[in-house]
Amino acid sequence: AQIIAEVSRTFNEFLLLPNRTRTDCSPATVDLSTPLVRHVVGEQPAIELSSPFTSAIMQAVSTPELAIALARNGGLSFLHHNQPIQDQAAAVRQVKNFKAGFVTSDTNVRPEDSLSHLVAVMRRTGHSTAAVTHDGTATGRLLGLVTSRDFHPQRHDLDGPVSGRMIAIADLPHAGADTTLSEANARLWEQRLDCLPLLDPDGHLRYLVFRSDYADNKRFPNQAVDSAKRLRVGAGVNTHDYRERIPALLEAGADALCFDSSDGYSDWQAQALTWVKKHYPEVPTGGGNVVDGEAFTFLAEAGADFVKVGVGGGSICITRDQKGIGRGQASAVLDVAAARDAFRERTGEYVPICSDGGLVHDYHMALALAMGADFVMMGRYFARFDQAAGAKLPTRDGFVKEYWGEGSNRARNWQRYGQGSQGLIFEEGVDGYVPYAGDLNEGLALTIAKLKTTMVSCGSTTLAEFQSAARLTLVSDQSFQESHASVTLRDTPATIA
Ligand code: MZP
Repeated sequence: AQIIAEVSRTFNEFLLLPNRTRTDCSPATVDLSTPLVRHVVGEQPAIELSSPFTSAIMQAVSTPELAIALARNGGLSFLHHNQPIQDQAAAVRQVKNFKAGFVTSDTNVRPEDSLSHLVAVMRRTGHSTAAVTHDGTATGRLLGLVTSRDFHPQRHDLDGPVSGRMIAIADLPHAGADTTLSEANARLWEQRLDCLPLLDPDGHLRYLVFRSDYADNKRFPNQAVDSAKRLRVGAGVNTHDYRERIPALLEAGADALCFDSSDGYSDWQAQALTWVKKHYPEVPTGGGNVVDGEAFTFLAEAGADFVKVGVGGGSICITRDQKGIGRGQASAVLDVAAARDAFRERTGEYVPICSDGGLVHDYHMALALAMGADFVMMGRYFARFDQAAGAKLPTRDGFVKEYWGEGSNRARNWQRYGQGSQGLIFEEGVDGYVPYAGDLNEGLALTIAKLKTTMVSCGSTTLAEFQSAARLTLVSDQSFQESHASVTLRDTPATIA
């Protein structure tokens, strides 16, 4: 056997050093756009993401609702293939059909409906801002604008009536209880906010009109749209039924495909990529997963438009326990990034790489990007949000969401785990829970704020600059301890007499 000299390292073992920050470098000037697909160096890639986040090709994660929310925040979901072809194609269509003109919800929402009902309608239709309530007088005074900020059941009693309830005046500068409805409407349009409240002659909420043409909407300046202003969506595929699955997904409108395998360094994946490139040369198609430069080059030469990196590091993954296969995610990303750069030098083509799995803290995303990843893919992170598939369950201290691996008995995704013709013989993933984190729009906004601030500390306003300028240091166990607070936290129960 050959022993690789370097130790296999992961993100917890690294920190970023601050670089000099120029005066023109601030979170407001940071641009998180990144290439998704292969392109000639110096030319524009066919697809660029405005934020470097993709959601995992997993049952528990990438629902159409999550795909809509993530695309509106500049990222991309890959809808999972562990379902019949027609179901996956229908999920793609659901995302692509989002925002066809104006949507009125008059049949779904009535004045006496509870806020939780309203929230459910908004979620189903993928909206994060919706209703203005009303005080019931003939002049129609604005009482409140419901935004996603108000959707946390912990913070609000969502079972009150919609009508006449003061929630929050948000995103509407200077609006108050004396603002008339027509003024409010005028300002909503002026601000390009995405809702229009209509009241009946008695002054009760009658319609919620969602403005669905978000192309130039200030609230979602980064949303991922390609042609005809529809949101982008990706789809996972496998090396078994791709000849039937891919045409159906493309017909439904999928913008990008990704071969999804726990071990992508295989002839099957190369053959499948070659088939796609022969029949659909224009369709951006990724491959993976790999953990070293040799495997990256193999897939890039087979035609992959991007390559996913990561084996065994996923939060639900037990592949390393079961088979002893894998590599620390930091070492894997660094090695593959070097091969990506060598491939670029040799061919003049840039094949983006994605760090997939094992990102536990927000700063891990910054480390992965600094180490050379063009974008990241996450399961656990997105599974915590309302839009993900898992059920939300109450606990003594709050809520959790279900999250299970594709190699668990619950998912039984034998197409992803090459265990032979008998399907999934042994589990490579677990079935568990993650802490509930509310609405994706809010959670991701926080993550993006942290990432931008980190980049500013490292003196970078673009991801390319961040990759080349970042300085990383290895941390000892002792300095890792030093990274954490060493006081008793104020909200620790019963500390003060
Ligand atoms: P994480 O973000 O939850 O840490 O990891 C998500 C990634 O783990 C997925 O994108 C996929 O590559 C991988 N995965 C999915 N299911 C399993 C499993 O059951 C798995 N072992 O490792």
